[in-house]
Amino acid sequence: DIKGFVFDLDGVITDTSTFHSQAWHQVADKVGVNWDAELADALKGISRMDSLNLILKRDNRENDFSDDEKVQLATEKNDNYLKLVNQMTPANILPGVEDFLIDLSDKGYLLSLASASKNSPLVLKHLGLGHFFSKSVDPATLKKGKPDPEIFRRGAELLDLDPSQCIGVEDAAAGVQAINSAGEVSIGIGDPKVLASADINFVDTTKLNLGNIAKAMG
Ligand code: B16
Ligand code: MG
Repeated sequence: DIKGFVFDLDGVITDTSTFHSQAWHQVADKVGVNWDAELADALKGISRMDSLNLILKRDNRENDFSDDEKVQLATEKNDNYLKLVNQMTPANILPGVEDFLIDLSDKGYLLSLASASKNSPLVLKHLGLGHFFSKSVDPATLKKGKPDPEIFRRGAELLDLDPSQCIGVEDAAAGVQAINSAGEVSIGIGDPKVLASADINFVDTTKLNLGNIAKAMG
């Protein structure tokens, strides 16, 4: 029986994935790496430093920068990102998500957050959703990022549940992979081609509700 839900943040609860992309795009332009939608997709769910390395690798530039310079570039991206985050309001909650969270907590499901983002507490605060996620995995304590299952296993642990009792919700291919390897039921939000390994797929958050999940699980 499903007793808990482990949520990704960026791209599931809110549309910060476009903010992450904008912020990285500026850094990519600065170092002269080509930017395209495919690269933007590949960065979803990937930690800050791993994202930078992926961007530099694109044009075989990963050895052109010292560790200090890389930290500086990542800090610059985060400054760009925070400017966008600080303009966020509850209007940035993706459609249907708040109703879904209310329904889940009314029905007694346990909730936790499995976001790779160190900025997730700030984002949740701007959205006014902090109270739903008193349990959230601290990404700074992870040995490995998504697609490693660690973050989703920890999300279940925080709820005192076995992964098999949890549904994980993700927008990124790396995240869906992490949920599957953790042994949870995976819901992928977005393009079914990108999220082909998800147990359940919804094209967007308007379809994310208990009725549709029950139907999909048969
Ligand atoms: P930060 P999620 C991820 O969050 C984003 O999808 C990814 O693009 C970002 O690089 C990562 O968080 C780290 O974020 O730089 O704020 O620590 O999708 O796992 O909620
Ligand atoms: Mg995400």
